[in-house]
Amino acid sequence: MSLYLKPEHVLQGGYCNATLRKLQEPNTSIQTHNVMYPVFLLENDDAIQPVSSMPNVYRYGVNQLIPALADLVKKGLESILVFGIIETLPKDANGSHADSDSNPVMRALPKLKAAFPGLVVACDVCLCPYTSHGHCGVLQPTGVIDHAASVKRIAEVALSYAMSGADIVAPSDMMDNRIKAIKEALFSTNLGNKVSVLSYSCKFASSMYGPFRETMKSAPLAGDRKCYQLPPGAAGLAARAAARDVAEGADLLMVKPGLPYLDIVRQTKDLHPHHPLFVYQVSGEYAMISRSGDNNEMETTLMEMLLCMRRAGADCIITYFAPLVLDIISKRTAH
Ligand code: PB1
Repeated sequence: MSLYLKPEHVLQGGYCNATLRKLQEPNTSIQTHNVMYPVFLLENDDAIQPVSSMPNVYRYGVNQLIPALADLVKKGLESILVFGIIETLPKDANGSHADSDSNPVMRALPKLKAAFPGLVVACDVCLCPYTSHGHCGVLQPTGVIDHAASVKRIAEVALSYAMSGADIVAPSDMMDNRIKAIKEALFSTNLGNKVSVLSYSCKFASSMYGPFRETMKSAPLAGDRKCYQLPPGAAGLAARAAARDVAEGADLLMVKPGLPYLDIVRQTKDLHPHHPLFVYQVSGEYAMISRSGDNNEMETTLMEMLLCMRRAGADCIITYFAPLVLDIISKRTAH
């Protein structure tokens, strides 16, 4: 049997050393600006509470968050995504405390910006942590989403966070047309040129949000979010949602969850190459990876997953592993 070997079929010469392998993996490096750290902010400024389902993740009062962030900023942390949690403030049908003066995010923003002027502070904008029914929007008496009221309320909350110092507002509610409403609110208050809108443009009705919902106490009391989060199989809707948000003025796009939706990451990047694309490695992904082996095995698995997200087109990865990734980046840089 003749050996079917032609010189042009030998590829191994192209990646036979570390330098060539780096050249074969363009746009996959993980640097500090490629990572955004989601943080949970409590009403009680001095509290710190571990999240049982997410090892090494905590819920912080602002007086505990600032020292925790100080260590991470020294290691190169460049951006955070803040989620407010209320426990004594009442939840109601319109999410009134989403942007009240008592809201922990509203109170913490000036302190965070004063403590870390160079840190990019994004705020998640949604009603579910603040509504008595647990949905991401306002409901009609029949229990279905009231689209107009939801968009109006989401834009109000986004503007409140922007006026309190947020660098990025990130509406995770998935209501149609909220991007247009938020951009108009920022424009009319002369904030459109200093506050970015990060749209959760391609966010799917995933089963991987459980640890987050438990931590935030933000699960819907009745029904589910399938009428406003995208069906997991709907690549076409994801393309249409991203196109709509781009047309409405989104500055930054997102795909969420991450690993199971890398085809959507690639699709979104190919369709919108000039918009920075964020990928959210959600709480369920975090929980899975955290249990994937001993620390070394877990770190290797984690970095491979982040590399795959970057290869698929992610420019920034929102990950609860951010503190660990910063340490890994430091170790890699030191060698
Ligand atoms: O890590 C996570 O699971 C993120 C969950 C995510 C936060 N933006 C949303 C998912 C959900 O509970 O439906 C919260 C919705 N506003």
